Amino acid sequence: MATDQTKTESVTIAVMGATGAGKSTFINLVSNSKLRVGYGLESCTSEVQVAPPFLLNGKMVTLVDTPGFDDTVKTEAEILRLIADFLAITYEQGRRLNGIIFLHRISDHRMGGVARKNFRLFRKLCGDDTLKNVVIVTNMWADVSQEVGKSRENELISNELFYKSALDKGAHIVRHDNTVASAHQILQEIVGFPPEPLLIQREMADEHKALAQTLVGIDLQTELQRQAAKHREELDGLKEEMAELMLSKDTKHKSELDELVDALSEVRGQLERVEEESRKIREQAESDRVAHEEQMRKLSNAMQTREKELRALEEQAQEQKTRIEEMQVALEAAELKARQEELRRQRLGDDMQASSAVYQEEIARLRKDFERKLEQARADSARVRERHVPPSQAQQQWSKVFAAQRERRGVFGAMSVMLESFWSSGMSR
Ligand SMILES: Nc1nc2c(ncn2[C@@H]2O[C@H](COP(=O)(O)OP(=O)(O)OP(=O)(O)O)[C@@H](O)[C@H]2O)c(=O)[nH]1
Ligand SMILES: [Mg+2]
Repeated sequence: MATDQTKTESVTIAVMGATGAGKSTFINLVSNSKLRVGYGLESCTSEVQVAPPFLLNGKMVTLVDTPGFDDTVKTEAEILRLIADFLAITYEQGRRLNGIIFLHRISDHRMGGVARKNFRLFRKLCGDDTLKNVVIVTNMWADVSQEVGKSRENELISNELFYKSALDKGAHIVRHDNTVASAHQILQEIVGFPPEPLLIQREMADEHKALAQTLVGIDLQTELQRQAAKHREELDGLKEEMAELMLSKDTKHKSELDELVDALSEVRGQLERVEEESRKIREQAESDRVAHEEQMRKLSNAMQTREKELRALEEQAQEQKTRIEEMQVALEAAELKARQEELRRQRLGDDMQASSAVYQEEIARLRKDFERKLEQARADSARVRERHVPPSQAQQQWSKVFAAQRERRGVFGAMSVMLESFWSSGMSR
């Protein structure tokens, strides 16, 4: 089992940027996930999405895909609500962001009002203290010449209207060439960042502020109020013009009047939308908030479940590895023992061969000695028979030899008994 010390560290990185900046593409590239990528003009990702975690540098990395503030369907207020709620709830559940990637297409000809507003909202969401964990990633380099790309990059870095002030306060800027290697390089830097709460997380989770009271919420409301005031002014102007035309009763102004009516209804529509958005941020209907929080909580729980699954798989793999290692050790020990046993047998065999040669030699020597003495005994016996003389000294000696040999066990003892009887019979004849 993996212990707490060996537990893989979790790293969470949010990917933000304008709609169509390539956020989902970047995440798919590194996490091998299949988040939907947009190919049309409409925004694609309109919810916060969590990619399946993957391992990088021994850390479990989870990337969070977000919709752009300039979504083609949802309003800025709705997008802000989605992102803010997700960040606040995950923060409450103890998950910290290690870094935030802000994607920027280097192929964009202009960094116009929408792009600038996007980044302004992003900065107010993060707060200045977290800028050191922000990495501005420029992509789509293949769509421009190096020269043009480089000059745009310089402008982005050095112009106060664009990224200069964020970079001065600790944000980083890097290039991405749409390869896995370059995405890994970017992430490898971020996984080393110590996690830092974003301003919106501190405001909503720690200080229990409503979104409308947060810095980014206030900014958005101010912006909406400015837009509403502008629309109201336009509306007043149009109304005045209309009144004048209607007073003139001149029929040749009929088409102008029609155009004015159209313009009036369009501006009125815009004003209503802006006011509705503004009202939503202010009111933050309780039922909406509860439903929304529930949705975000589910998302956050899904994140934890996926992480647990990965961790369990990792632990299983670790256990199997340990088991295999133990088996290998046992196998090596058994092999060593078998080799030692083989060696011992070989040595024993050599010893036995050596002692058997010694025995053979001894037997041959004894046999030779015996045959010599037997020969001599026969000769003595013949001599005795011829002369009828009492047993010679040799015969007496032989009797002693036989007596000694009788004491010996095994083949020599038996042979001695036989020879003595043979000898005695020879003597008595
Ligand atoms: N040339 C090039 N095209 C890219 C790159 N990254 C993304 N794209 C293309 O840009 C388009 C938009 O990509 P997405 O990944 O859907 O962008 P997104 O930021 O997730 O967009 P939303 O979900 O709408 O916010 C797709 O057609 C991608 O194929 C890149 O690095 N180079
Ligand atoms: Mg997307």
